[in-house]
Amino acid sequence: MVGAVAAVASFAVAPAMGWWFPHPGQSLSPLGQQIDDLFYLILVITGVTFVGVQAALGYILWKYGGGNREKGIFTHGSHTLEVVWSIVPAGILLFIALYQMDVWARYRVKSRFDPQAIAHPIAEVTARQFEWRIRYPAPGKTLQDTPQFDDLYTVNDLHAPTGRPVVIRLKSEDVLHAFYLPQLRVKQDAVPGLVIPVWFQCDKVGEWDLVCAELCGWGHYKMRGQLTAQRDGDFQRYLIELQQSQFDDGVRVANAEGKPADE
Ligand SMILES: [Cu+2]
Repeated sequence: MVGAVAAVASFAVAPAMGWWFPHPGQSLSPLGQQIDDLFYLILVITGVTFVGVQAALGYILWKYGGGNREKGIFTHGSHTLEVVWSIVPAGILLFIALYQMDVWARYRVKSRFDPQAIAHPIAEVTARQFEWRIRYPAPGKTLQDTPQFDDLYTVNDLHAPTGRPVVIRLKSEDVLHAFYLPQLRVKQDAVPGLVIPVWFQCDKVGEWDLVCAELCGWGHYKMRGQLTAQRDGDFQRYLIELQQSQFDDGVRVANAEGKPADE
């Protein structure tokens, strides 16, 4: 009884304590919120079932427990009862399967992606042992399938604008990895040989986890990057700064100091 009560109490307080989902307790993306709602639905179904089973068990123990000297009845079971407890869970599973279809489609079916976002992926993210390599198109350009001379590169720090859906193209250079943004409830395997578009929307400016969720070798633990979510203007400024630092030949600095570049 103590175990059952403690379990129910922990269901009830878990969301408020942040024990249930990666911090913050609520997803930072609208789709993540819908995914959380599916988890809550399942928690309610399993919670009610758990409480019902424990209550029935407690009742039986109390009713037929010690001191009862009656002889037990031998039975082969009840056909009706078995049909009921097969059909009810099957019905519940069917309901969950149908109920989650729309969320799954929004999450994974390419034709449901935001057309603007899929036409202009913000970056290509390549997982490799043991880091995330990120390739952005030059500011104002569209990401091409093959690397371009003016592409911009970073490692382990994916920047993305907030408040609108964005797409990244996910690749793997060696083994299976998984692109995981826990606060956004986004998880997608990176598969060698495939280019997988992944969309997400982050509604909150900040630095969020980007981790590998597939044991990919001895250095798996090192694949800890971050998603830097920033306002659109800041994101564009970031790309321009990245471009300046990547293509800097020192001439600009020399000119700023008033000396001819060739001296
Ligand atoms: Cu990995």
